[in-house]
Amino acid sequence: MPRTLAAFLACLGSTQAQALVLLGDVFEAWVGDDVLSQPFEAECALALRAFAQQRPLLVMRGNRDFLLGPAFFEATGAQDLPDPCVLRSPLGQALLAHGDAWCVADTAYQQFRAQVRHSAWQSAFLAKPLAERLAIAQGLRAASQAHQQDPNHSHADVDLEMAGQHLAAANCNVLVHGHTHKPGTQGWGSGLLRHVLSDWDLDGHGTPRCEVLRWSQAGWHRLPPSAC
Ligand SMILES: [Mn+2]
Repeated sequence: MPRTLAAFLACLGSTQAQALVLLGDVFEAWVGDDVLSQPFEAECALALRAFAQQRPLLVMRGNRDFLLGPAFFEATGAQDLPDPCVLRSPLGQALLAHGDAWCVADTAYQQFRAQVRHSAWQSAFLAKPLAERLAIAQGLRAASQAHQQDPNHSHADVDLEMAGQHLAAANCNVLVHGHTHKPGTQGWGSGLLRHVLSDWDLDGHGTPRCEVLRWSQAGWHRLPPSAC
């Protein structure tokens, strides 16, 4: 995805943000930290490191890159964020999540998620040769794309009751997540607000999508990365 990568690298290099938080699925797939030997992943890691040497960079795992491991965080200097977690800043606090864990209506996905998050499954997977892991990831990606092209397919959404419980437990009223392919800002319940991040794709898979969510004293704003 060369145009998407170029936009990401330009954003990392030019943003005036005091910190950058990436809420998962930065990579289409991450089959183990030894992919840092591949040119694309190495280029991304180098750019992330250049940012992290100047300002805090915080990275959460998503459902595609859940195998980001210690060598990735070492190579980039990023801080490893648990999912969910509370972001505290002088502006206030917000609950951050990738989003997939709360899409509970998608029971088939939740079964898959439980399986691949299990340490025994991960050890067995990581023991396979890199080429085999890359082939498995490509197969899963192709199956997922075929599934999404099914006319009956709709992306699952976060269960708002569950999200509200997490917000209450964390003493937050703002939630930021991605994953659902339904970008936008929505109020619900008594004063709760969620900002759903857009995915990034400037390489011709549907309508071009590329958006940053900025939190500043002026509030929350969605911006094209060239303006961040
Ligand atoms: Mn996701």
